[in-house]
Amino acid sequence: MKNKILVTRSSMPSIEEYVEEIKPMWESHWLTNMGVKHEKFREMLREYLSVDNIDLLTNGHMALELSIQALEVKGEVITTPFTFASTTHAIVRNGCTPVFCDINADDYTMDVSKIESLITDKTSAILPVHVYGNVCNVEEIQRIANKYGLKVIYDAAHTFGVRYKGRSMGSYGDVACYSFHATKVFNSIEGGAVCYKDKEVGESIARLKNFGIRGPEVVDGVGANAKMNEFCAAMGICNLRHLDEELVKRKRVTERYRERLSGVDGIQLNPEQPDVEPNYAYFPVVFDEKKFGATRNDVFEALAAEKIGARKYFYPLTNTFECFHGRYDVQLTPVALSISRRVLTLPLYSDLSMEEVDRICDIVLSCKR
Ligand code: T4K
Repeated sequence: MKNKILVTRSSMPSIEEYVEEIKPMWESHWLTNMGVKHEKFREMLREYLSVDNIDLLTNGHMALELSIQALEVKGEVITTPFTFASTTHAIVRNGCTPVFCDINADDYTMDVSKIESLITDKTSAILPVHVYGNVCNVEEIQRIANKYGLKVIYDAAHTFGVRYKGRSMGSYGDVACYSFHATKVFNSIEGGAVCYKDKEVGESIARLKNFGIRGPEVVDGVGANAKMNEFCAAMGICNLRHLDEELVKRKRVTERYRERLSGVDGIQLNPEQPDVEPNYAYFPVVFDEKKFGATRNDVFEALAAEKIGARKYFYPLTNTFECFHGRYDVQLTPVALSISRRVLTLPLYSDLSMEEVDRICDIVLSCKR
């Protein structure tokens, strides 16, 4: 009986290491609300990411939602539909209108040549996604933002460990939002962070994550509860100690996939971008049915029949979600539509063995006609 293989598997420290980290809580009884672990984790992240300002949140989604609120973004936000639900929902839940920009066919990030034509007098921000850890054209996005006086909010959920021109992705844009969800390269069980430039924005996020409370008797913002608790912070602290080893292992898995699948007619692999230190977060494969002889769905089903859980990240596009009742015209993002119908992300995590990668590749290649 062959093992079930899921798209990812959470990285965890040894139980002893985690217990050691959480033990002091049985003395202090301090479990949440910006405790000792929260502050320690925040300092470790500040150093690892080489950023001046960072705050911790319950998850990557609240990082996005509260960033939009703290930056006082209103009206239209130019964004991508080729992403997880969170990105678009964070915009809509702030009462803003997402305006969808198409993506590049090679790295799946926002096609910057299309941004300016989408700007109106209602536009107040650009919210791009470094999807799969692929770095957006940050220089051009910033140039456009400066020209039109727009804020830039990066959804950096996939980029923990990625550096571009030597800088972490937390250092680009007005804010950059990380996710430390269990399924990410680096996790704190659930968790997220916002890196920000403007201290006032940071103060606002700090209040908004704690119900908008400014002081014991002053509540001057309509906030949420998005505080990272001490158990999550402790998990983040432990996992951060092992991140470098994790990345080495992920690199090995990625290289094996590349060896097996590059050069196959009808299969497009994720690009290796110049000036980027990658984090090997995902292994997306885009199929061209005419050349490969089988569709993405054929391959998905062939893998599923062998208990291999590849995922259609990101299908459907967010601008086609039922909750939006046909409000957006998907024909305006044709490249995103085409990629979302043809992409499959193959299993990738640090402990995936070479034999398992080979088994997955054998099944993928057996679909070729
Ligand atoms: N922006 C972007 C671009 C994002 O991709 C995300 C999240 C966000 C923002 C929001 O960040 P967070 O608020 O989540 O911090 C998963 C994750 O839940 C989600 O965090 C992630 N993106 C998205 C791409 O993937 P699902 O619904 O696919 O997860 P699920 O439960 O099917 O898990 C996938 C696989 O992971 C499982 O088959 C096995 C493994 N797994 C899962 C869990 C929950 C584990 O090994 N351990 C676990 O605890 O959404």
